[in-house]
Amino acid sequence: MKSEQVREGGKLEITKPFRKRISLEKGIMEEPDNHWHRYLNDMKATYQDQKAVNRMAKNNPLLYEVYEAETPNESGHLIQVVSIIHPGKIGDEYFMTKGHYHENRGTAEIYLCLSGEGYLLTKTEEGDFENLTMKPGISTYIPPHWAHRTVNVGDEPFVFFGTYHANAGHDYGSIEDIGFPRLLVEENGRPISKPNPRYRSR
Ligand code: PAN
Ligand code: ZN
Repeated sequence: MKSEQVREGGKLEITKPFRKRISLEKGIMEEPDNHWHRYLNDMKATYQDQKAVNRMAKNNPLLYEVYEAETPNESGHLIQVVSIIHPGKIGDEYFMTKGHYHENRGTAEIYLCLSGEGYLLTKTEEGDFENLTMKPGISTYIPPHWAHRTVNVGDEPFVFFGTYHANAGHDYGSIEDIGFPRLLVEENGRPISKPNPRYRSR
């Protein structure tokens, strides 16, 4: 535990400004407070091609990982994260994040691409959607009330920095069954988007 972070009776407090090093060469946050991993078996239902899921489930590939600089999960604080989506596909669908709304729907988020090539898929509960391409130097703004998922469409890790309200929380359930309006699949070696047959709004 670093000196700017103290735990008072189990409660995290930040007592002064602090720095974090994000290695642009390695695409990681050094000395994170949390580092977590999501494997295929954690999100099998997300993918369309269940035969491909079952074939790959034995090896259970690592799809992505996230480094976090922790702050108290209360209004006013921001969390900094670095997400790394590894390259690969399940069937013809690219590795992607589970995707979520913020539990606290009124909280926005910013992503800044550090390396690789990907897409940000977003949607609202009313059925609006926007898909944005991301490459190094592109920053994206996810307004309050927009669900978000990222997809690696390249052949190297897709790495992006993110920052969001520490009290945002994550609602994965509303995405799990229906996903986003469009899927990103590889066709003739290139990413194309096509309608998601399982999608319905909300
Ligand atoms: C990001 C995401 C991260 C992993 O930090 O949590 O990229 O994606 P999932 O949470 O959908 O698995 C973020 O949007 N936080 O709010
Ligand atoms: Zn988020």
